[in-house]
Amino acid sequence: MSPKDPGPAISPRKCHGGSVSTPLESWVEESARLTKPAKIVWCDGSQAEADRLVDDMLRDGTFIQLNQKTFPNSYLHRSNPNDVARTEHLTFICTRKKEDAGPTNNWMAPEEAKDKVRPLFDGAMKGRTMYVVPYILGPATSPYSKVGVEITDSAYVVASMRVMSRMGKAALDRLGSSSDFVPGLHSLGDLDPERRFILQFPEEKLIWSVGSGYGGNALLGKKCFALRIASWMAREQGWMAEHMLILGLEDPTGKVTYMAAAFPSACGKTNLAMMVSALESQGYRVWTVGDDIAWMHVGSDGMLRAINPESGFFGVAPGTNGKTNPNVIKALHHDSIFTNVAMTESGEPWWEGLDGDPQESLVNWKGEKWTSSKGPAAHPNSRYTVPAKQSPSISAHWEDPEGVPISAFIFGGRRARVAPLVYEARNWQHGVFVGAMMASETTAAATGAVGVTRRDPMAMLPFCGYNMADYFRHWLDMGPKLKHPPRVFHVNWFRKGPDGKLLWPGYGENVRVLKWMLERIEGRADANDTPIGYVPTRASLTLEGLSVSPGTIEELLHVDSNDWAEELDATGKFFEKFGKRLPAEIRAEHNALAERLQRVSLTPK
Ligand code: OXD
Ligand code: MN
Repeated sequence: MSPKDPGPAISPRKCHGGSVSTPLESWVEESARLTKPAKIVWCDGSQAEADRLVDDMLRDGTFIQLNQKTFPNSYLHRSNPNDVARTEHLTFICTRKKEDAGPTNNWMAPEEAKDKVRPLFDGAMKGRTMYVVPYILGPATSPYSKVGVEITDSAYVVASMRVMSRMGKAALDRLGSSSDFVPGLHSLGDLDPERRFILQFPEEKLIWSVGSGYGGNALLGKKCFALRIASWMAREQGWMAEHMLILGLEDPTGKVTYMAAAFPSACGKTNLAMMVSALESQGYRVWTVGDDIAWMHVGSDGMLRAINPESGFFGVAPGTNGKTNPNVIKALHHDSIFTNVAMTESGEPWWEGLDGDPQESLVNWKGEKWTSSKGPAAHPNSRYTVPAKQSPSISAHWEDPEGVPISAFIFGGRRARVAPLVYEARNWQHGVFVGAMMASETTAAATGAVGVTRRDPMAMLPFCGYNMADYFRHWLDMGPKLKHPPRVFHVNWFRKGPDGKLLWPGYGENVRVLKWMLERIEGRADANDTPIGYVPTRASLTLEGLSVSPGTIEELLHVDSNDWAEELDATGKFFEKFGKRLPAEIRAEHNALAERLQRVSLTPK
C-alpha cells in the first residue's frame, strides 16, 4: 500500500484500480502540483518507515542522537531559533463572515487568505520530499474518532505525528475512499516569520500552515484540527472539543472518578494528569487518560463521555523532574523526541529544573557551548514528545472507544492573586460563567510577553475555531443535554503571598484538592457559601502530612471582595467585546456575582 518511492511527484497513488482518484488522492495530486516536491511518500506508520526516517534525519542533522544506552531510540531536534513557540498573531480563522470568527480571533476571508498564502506554497517543496501523513484522532475503534491527513515536507513532523496520533495504515483503512477527512497542508517554507501563516478554514474543514516547523503550528492534528476545526465541528454536531486533560481519581475502594481540567498552555496540565498522589498511602491514585485535549460526547448513559484524541504527550520540559512529574521522567527514557532542550556531555537531554545547576560542559538548545551569559541552556518552551502508553500512570481505560464518564470539570489559571486554591460553581450555568471569566498569566508556550494576565475562557482563547460568544452559548446548551452534567470547579495552584512566594506546594499535593472535589461530588465535603461559589472549609480539606501553616491555608482560601470587584470590572470589559452576541445567561451571572459581592461588602463585619 505504501510504495517506498512512489515515483514522479505528480502521480497520485493508484491503489483502487482504474483511473478514478479518491478524494484523498485528488487532494494530494493538487497539493503536489502546487508545492512541486521531488517525491511523494505515503506514510504507513510502520517501524521500518520510522527507522528510515530517523536514519535520514540523523544524516541531514534534523535529529541528533542522544545517549542510546540511557535514552534508547531517543533524539534531539533543534528548531530554527525564530521558530520555538506557537505564533498566535500569525494564526487565523478564515470564515466567510468576520463575526463568525469573533473578536478574539484573527480573521481573514477564505479567498483573501488563500490568495495571500498560495504563493508561499507555490514550489515550496522543490527538491524536498512530500510526506502524506494519514492519522486518526482518537482510539482506532471509537465512533467518536476522526481522520485527518497532513501533507508536510518536514520529517520531524512525520516522526512527531507518529507519536501524537494513530498514524499510517490504520487511518487509511478507516478512511477508505471516503471524503470524510480533514486535509492539512503544511510546508516549512523558508521559516521566516514574515511568511508564516497558520490558517484554519472551519467551514470547509481545511488547514494550511506554512513557515513554521514548531509543535502546535506544524503538527496539524493537535491545535489546528483537534481544537480549532474540531470545536467548530463539535458545535455543529452537539459535542465538545476542549483544551483539557483527562484524569481518573481512584479512591480507597478502587472506584475511579474521571475529571477533565482546562488550564492554559504551560500551566501544569501534563503534571496534573500524570501526578503521583501524595495520598497514595490512603488509597488515592491518579490515572492518566489525556494531558491536553478532550473530545466529549453525550453518552447513551447520559454522562459526558471523553476520549483523548491524541496518543502522546508534547509536554513542556523545563521544571519537569522526578518530583514534579516522576511518571513522565520514567516514560521519556526511551522512544522519545526532545525539541530545543540542552544536551549533556554524555549525550543526555537536560533542561532547567531537571536536576542540579547547568554545567559548563552543556550544549545549549541552539547547539552552542553553554555559558551562564547565554541565558537558559534549554529553551523555556522546550518539549518532550513521548507515547502516552509509556507512562506508568496510563489508565487501563484510556483507549475505551466510548470514552470515560466525566464527573467534574476543573478550570484553572496562573494567578498570583484573586482566585482561591479551589472553589465550586453553584450549578452548570454558573460553572460556564466561571470558565468564561477565566484568566491566566501568559507563558512561553506562545510568542509574546510572558507573565501578563489575559482573559482566557476555558483555556480556549488561542484555540476556539469560532466566535467565543457562540462557544459560551454551546456550553450553556450542553448542560441540559446531560443526565448528570459534570460539577464545575476552579483551582489556582499559583497564588502568591506578600513575599512573592507560592503559597501552595502543588504537584502531588494537588490530589488533596481533587479529593475535596470527589467528596463534594459524593455530597460529603463541607464548604463556605461565598459570593464566588463554594470554597472549602479548612476542616474539609485533607491536610495531614502537609507542611503548610494554618495561616497560609486561610490565605489560600481567602476571597477578597475588593480583588473580586476588580476582577468583575476586567471580565465586564472583556465580555463587552462580544456585544449582543454574548448569551444573556453570562450577563445575568455577571450581574448576580456583582450583587453578591455588593451584599458582602455591605454586611457589617
Ligand atoms: C500545547 C500548547 O503545546 O497548549 O499543548 O501550547
Ligand atoms: Mn495545550
